Amino acid sequence: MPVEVERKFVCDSHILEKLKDIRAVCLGQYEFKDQYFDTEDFTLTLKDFWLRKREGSWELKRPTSSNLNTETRAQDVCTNYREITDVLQIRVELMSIMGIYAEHTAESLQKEQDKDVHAEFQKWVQEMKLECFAEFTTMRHSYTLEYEGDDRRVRVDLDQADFGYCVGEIEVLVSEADEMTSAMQSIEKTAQKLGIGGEQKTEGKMEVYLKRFRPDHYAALLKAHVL
Ligand code: V4E
Repeated sequence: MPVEVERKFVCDSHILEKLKDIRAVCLGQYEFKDQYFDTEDFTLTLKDFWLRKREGSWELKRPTSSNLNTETRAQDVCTNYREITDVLQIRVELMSIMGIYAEHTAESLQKEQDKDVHAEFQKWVQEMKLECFAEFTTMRHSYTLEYEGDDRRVRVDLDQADFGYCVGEIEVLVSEADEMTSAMQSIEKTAQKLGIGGEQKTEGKMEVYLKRFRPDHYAALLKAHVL
């Protein structure tokens, strides 16, 4: 289960030039549709759990329980989430956060694995009354960067959402929570090279979407300090 450490930034008109200057390699562009799901009373998102279906594949982003002892500026502007793509694991995580306990025997788990897990998960989502609360399409341009003496890759995504919002993301994937500090250092180094400043977090697509189209949901998340 990788941990995604990222920093969002506002794209200015010089970003492509700057990416070229620092020898970022373009990985290409692609379009994808995201649908986000939650209960009517926001059980998941109030706990900072983000269940989405991206182009037909289920993904869950959940907070990590990291305790970082660093005092870098990156810590204030970076986020880190664990990304889970195995539907059986997603269900375990969601049941736990929703306070649903099920007894599993070795036999029942084997049966579960023999089924069409994706169809079963879709059915379970409906039974749990998890409804789509946000749906938008993103056009993404991706770039990658490598630093000498560092085998970690930094990825820069430039996203344009179909509801009229553009945002950039500098992202590093790590497998262990203890790699987080050096991931944030790589992100900060990239931000400096791209001339990205600012002490405050940049709004993501979801924040802007909720503010515009789901103000009640947005207000509840602000009140709970999730956003
Ligand atoms: C984690 C999260 C949300 C889910 C969407 O995450 P995000 O990284 O914004 O989406 P995207 O399309 O860039 O996904 P990727 O392709 O990188 O996996 S929506 C809100 N959050 C929490 C959150 C937060 N509190 N603050 C910031 C700056 N970002 C996200």
